[in-house]
Amino acid sequence: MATRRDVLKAGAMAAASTPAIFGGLALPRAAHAQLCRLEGIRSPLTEPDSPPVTPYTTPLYIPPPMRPVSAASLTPAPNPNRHQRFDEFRPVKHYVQRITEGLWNYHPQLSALNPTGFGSLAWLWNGASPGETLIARYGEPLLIRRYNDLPPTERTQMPIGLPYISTHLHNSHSASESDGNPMDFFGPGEFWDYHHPMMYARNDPREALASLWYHDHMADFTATNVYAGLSGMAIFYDELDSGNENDRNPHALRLPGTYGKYDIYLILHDVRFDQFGNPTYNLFDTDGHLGDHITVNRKVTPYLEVEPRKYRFRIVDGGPSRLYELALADNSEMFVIAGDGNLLEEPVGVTSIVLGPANRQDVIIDFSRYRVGDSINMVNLMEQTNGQGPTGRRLEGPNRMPVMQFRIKPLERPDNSRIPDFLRALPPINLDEVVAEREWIFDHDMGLWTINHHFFDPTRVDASIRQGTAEIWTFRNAGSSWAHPVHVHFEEFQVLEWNGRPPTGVLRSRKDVATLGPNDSARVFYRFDDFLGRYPIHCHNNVHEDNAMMGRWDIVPKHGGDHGGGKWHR
Ligand SMILES: [Cu+2]
Repeated sequence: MATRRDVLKAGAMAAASTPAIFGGLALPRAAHAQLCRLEGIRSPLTEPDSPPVTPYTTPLYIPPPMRPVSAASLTPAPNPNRHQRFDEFRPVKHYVQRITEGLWNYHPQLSALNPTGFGSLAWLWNGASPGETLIARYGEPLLIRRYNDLPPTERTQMPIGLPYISTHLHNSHSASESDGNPMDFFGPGEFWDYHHPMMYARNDPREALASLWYHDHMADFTATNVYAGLSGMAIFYDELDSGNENDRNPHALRLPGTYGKYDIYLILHDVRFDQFGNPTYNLFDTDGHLGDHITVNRKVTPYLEVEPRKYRFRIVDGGPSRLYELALADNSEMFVIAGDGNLLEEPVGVTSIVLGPANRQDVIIDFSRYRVGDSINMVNLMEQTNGQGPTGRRLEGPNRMPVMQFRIKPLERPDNSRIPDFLRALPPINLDEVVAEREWIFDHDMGLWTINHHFFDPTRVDASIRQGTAEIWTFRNAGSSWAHPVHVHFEEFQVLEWNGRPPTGVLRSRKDVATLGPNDSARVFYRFDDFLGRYPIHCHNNVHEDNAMMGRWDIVPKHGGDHGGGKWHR
């Protein structure tokens, strides 16, 4: 298939030798790069504003948990030969998601603009976006069969996106063939089985993941497909983080729970809508895309009624390109308990949290300081005027962007949840295990985005890593005016140095996205184990990712040939 990337790449190659747009002049390479920069030929945002809506008038949507189906209902049965270690991790739960095109009520005032009157165009999982939340437990392997029931390309109503999909459960410890690799896409009428072993990395409970999300990862079309609606949330529980604030197990942390009541997942997407209330998107801006309405769980600036007690909010920046600094409008304190979905060793008290695309933070907010009938808004303080990254300025007063509103209602029952002093130990960093150091430089070339000066090529292996080894990686943002949220699949890293300094606060955690500001660098520690195969490293500004800012690394057998593929690949 000739993708848009191939076309763009061919154009870029041609320009490198014969820069036709400058009249065939043989301009030096550095001059080309300059012409493509923000301070060069790029223009600021020119897209029209969305139709206005009244904030805080639509309730927050809380996706229900995924419901298991019987194994016997899956025909044909899953093929064990397509999966690594399937017999070792036989699924005990099975789920089905059907991806369709339909309508979603982002906000009644937008739905009313649509000729149907029922909603905005959307791509949906089992009829909803976000999809149902995967609630999983360590030790209970599971399988999700996803059917692509989208219309064929020529019949889609959605003016953006491509109806070929690949679903990444960000950042589960799953084999390559179940990872949602951008090249493992499947088209209308096809399905794909995703096997999640629900094992801790290296069988070490200190490697537990808690707050994950699933989203489309189609090569070249991730930004548009996710924007169209293809995202949802996932929660992994274990003995420590059990999801039950009344748990009698003395090991349980008894954090606010249960899911959907006091443990609530919030996914943020900024969306721009056209005059018919449909999502709109400028395909020709490779810097990134900004929406002007903040949606939370695909509702525009919703409200949630809460009791005067503690809540756990798992907050994820669903992209495509916006960074957030989220605060309560009265600047009151929140406690961060997890970074990128993984419990910290100790809660960190903050008055705001910063998230780049795909970053997650779990915060506990104690509403007992408010009275019944009060309302408190969550706002975004980060100024951003184009898709490249924030301006570095803070939004003040009435310019703060509305995100959502909490309304205090009466307490139903006593709050037995806790904010423990100690949460979960980090796995040890043993530098004696390190066998290699690698540097990944994120830069810009000819209007596209590069890693180590390369555009994405799924056939090029940028790093072959021996299974069972550890490495030190350095991520470096070579840009002076843009942010790159760097994401690596499958394993989590621990920061050794951020801009040369040891990590403090929320950075002392296991992470999977390093959001690098201009000229930032992060030196991190990794271990690679448990499965073989290919995995991506990419910028999670989805527009950068789709415009070539992606690399491929493989885990290869510790002994033997340099091959990370195998029978499980097509
Ligand atoms: Cu980027």
